[in-house]
Amino acid sequence: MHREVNFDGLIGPTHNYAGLAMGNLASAKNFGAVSNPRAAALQGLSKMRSVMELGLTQGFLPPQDRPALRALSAFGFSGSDEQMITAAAQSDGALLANLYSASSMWSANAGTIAPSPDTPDGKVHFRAANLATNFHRAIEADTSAKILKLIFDDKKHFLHHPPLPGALHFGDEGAANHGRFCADHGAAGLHLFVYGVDGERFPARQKQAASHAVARGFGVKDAFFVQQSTTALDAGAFHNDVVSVVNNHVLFTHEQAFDNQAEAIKSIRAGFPQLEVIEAPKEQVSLDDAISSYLFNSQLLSLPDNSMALILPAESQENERVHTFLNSVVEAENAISKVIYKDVRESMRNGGGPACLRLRVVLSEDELAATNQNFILDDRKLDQLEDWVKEHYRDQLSTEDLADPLLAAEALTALDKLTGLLEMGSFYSFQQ
Ligand code: SUG
Repeated sequence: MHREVNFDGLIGPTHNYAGLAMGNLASAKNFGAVSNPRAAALQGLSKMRSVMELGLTQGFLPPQDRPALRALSAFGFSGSDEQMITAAAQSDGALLANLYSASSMWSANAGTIAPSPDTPDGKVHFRAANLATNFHRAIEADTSAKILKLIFDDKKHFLHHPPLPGALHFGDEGAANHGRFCADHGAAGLHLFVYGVDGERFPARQKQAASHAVARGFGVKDAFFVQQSTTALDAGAFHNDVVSVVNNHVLFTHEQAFDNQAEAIKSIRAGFPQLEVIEAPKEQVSLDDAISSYLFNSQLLSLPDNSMALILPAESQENERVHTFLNSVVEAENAISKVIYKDVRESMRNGGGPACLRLRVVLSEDELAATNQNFILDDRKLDQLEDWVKEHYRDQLSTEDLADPLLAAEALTALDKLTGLLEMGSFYSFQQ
């Protein structure tokens, strides 16, 4: 039996609003706002708890080490940590903000995965994403690869591909632009790769050549490539998972997610006849409503009784049109029978909803047993992580605070403690 395990990004202690993300309206709008890293991390853990309460297996990825002190020295700063941070704050605050971002929380961008029923060698394949479009995200790539190898270490079951080379030419943002259609998790899947072309307002982050390279490297037999609609991109859907989500045989989508959508759906159906499409018409839910409420950035989950539930951000309950649409989805005869609203507002203010916060990994029983169990949650570990957050995280962080070397010391102390808790050894570069 195969199951999907969601690996959420554990939200790091430097979560802040620095307006860094290209094409992401929430990030631009909240630039300079005061964040609450403690609430952010607790909201993330509460969402993980809700998924576990549905009877599902829940994993997590540790945060990356921020501030990225090693990058500061790569950019010519020298001296003690304190001296480098103070000098960077004075001469290049923007660089410092990039090196402080807790953006690895959005683990849907950590990489793309092909489960073992779909690969020629029967292994689970991983490709960490290069995240080339935004500097604060590009510096995640190597550590994302390292984290995935730490958790999925057994060479008998897991194969890791490095982030794609070629930077922007092969810009790859991971599973946020990928879906997998299948009869059930253990059946062979049809992979959906959604790429972008630059719009008038925003550049596309996921390049077509990157999607092809990822599919080629995995050796997946059935792959379908579709262009994201530039209307959606220019309206602020910087990743496809802002306007559609796939689970098993279901595509839950906005009417304007894909270029030439009717044709695209026809072609998917030709390769996967069981397809069920649940589509929001633009007259009922505009792209602006979809993007501000993030209703499609939901986790569409198969429950143990084979029904499906949507985990949605609270914002989609608060938008009347979206809420009405969601009620009609639950009432109608279709695969989705339940909706759960979660407060992940701290992440949402940076454009990250429930689906951004998790990386889906489909695993067989043997593959799950071969996974590093320190990163699979149970109630005890959840409690420990909550206590760790409460002990180490601030409840207020402004962009000015990033100049304070004390913040760096606090954040790295927290991560140092975490490596102990999770038996990670001296994992982070600041520990070496
Ligand atoms: O890359 N925001 C992230 C949000 C990623 C959402 N992920 C998915 N859709 N899967 C991004 O735009 C904001 C950081 C800041 O502005 O401080 C940021 O990086």
